[in-house]
Amino acid sequence: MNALILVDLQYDFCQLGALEVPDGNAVIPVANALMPHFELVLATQDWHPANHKSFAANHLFRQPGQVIDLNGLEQILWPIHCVQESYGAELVDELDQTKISKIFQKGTDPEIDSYSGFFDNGHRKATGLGDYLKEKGVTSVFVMGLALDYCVKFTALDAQALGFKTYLVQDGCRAVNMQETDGQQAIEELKAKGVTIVDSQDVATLV
Ligand code: VGL
Ligand code: ZN
Repeated sequence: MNALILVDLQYDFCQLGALEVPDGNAVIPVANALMPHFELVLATQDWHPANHKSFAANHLFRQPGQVIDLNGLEQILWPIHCVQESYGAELVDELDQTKISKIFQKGTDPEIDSYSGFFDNGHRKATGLGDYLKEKGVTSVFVMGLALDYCVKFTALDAQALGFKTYLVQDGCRAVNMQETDGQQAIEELKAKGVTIVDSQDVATLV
């Protein structure tokens, strides 16, 4: 069985959002076109409390983009984004949410960030997505969404490490690109770890 995982298709990562991913909105039609090909569609949602320590604003004399040590892990500081119950944290309305079976929220612990939809950045706590996929008999997962160089990358890496045959739908992703090659580098890293890179137009022949 195949599952589609839609990563963080939230207003704050789209146009005029708090952590805008360039051209992020362009992936919504790709998600809508892919969903009918899957028996199971899951979504992840970045879902931070207001006091989350990944926010630069929650540290004295810090700016977004700076890197700190957060409880022993390297943490990039971000603008305030995806605060629980805020408009920016909602999945975008243009996304056909009727096809999404379950939403997995992440980044809820203020002391640790969670880029992957499976585990926090320290691999300490699971979100339940991995067990859910296994219970449903999923063997292959297709991953797309925002942002390619953070949450999509780590979600796909964890999926692959958990033993799922993992595909990255390249045109369904956009990168933050703090360094202009970050998106391309993410693709190379994923390939090196055994993730298969595909285009959305090829998905129908693979499922
Ligand atoms: C993300 C940075 C901080 C993402 C989430 O969804 O890629 N990036 N929080
Ligand atoms: Zn976040």
